[in-house]
Amino acid sequence: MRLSDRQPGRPALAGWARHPRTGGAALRIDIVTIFPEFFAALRVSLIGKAIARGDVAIAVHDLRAWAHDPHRTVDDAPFGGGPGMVMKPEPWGEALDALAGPPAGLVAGAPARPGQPGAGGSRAGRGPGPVPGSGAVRGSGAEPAAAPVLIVPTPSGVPFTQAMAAELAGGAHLIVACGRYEGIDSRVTEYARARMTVREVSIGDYVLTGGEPAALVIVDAICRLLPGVLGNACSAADDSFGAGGGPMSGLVEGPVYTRPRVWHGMAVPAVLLSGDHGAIARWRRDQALRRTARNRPDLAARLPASALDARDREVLAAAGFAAGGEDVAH
Ligand code: JCH
Repeated sequence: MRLSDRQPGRPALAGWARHPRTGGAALRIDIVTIFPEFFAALRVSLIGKAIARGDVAIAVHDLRAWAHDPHRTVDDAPFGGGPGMVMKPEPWGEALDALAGPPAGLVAGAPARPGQPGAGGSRAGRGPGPVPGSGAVRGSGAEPAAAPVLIVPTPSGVPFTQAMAAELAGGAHLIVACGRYEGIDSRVTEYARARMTVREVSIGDYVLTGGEPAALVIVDAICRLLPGVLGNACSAADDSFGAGGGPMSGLVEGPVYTRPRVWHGMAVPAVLLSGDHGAIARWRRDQALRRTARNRPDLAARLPASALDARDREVLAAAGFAAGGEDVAH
């Protein structure tokens, strides 16, 4: 299923094959899962609007489209014994072949799908050949396709970070492989590594029922960094964890307020109403430092001394970080 296929009356929601300005979205994301309906959430809010504008093209594919036995089996018992089941490699291998396409230089032409004008040639070189999992059709292959990046959520992966989100947002084609059961036969990533970059990532130290919720998190974090997705272009640079090294980099955000000025007897801090932009910036930094020290001592301990002024040190000291700065032993 392409997300766009769910709203046939709204061609603006069309996916990667149809974007009129660029001939295709800046970023194409293929998600492979046995629960395609899990990804309906991507049609909502900012990511849904980005899809509608054609800033990103997201196609969700049912892994069972590449399982050919009568029961469309995708799992089997683990070698070596133990509880649960493991995802069989064969459907995954076929899915990756279909989505990543043949090696560069061997890309075959693909006809437009009936009823989807422009689907066949508007995005040459962006991706693979016909995709049985979704019915989507890709470009003519006039240019060699860049190797995609395969993202595999797993509790044993490297931590997924804002810096990784920013790096992946700069790519052209991502494939997200959502496992279930006890995971995917390990030979699948080995197979994939021969033809594409593979990133096995964990979104945190807790165990999910499968890769789908992690994939939603990862796709959301990546797509919000695409040009035009945030209303305010500065918002992403201003974030906690901002990879851009902005003034608040390495700190979590402090508290935020809006109207009314007094609510249930609680007043908004007066400095925010003062119009003194310097004082407001300093207050916000103080709050961010305090909250980072309290909630994220791991981040506070890594603040580079060179990024801290005298006032920063005072605030951190009051919050229990005597000297602050990563070059100071704790
Ligand atoms: C996943 C599972 C291995 C349970 C199956 C596929 C990612 N950060 C993060 N937490 N959990 C995941 C994740 C991602 C993909 C899959 N499961 C369930 C897998 C287990 O070994 C202990 C347990 C979980």
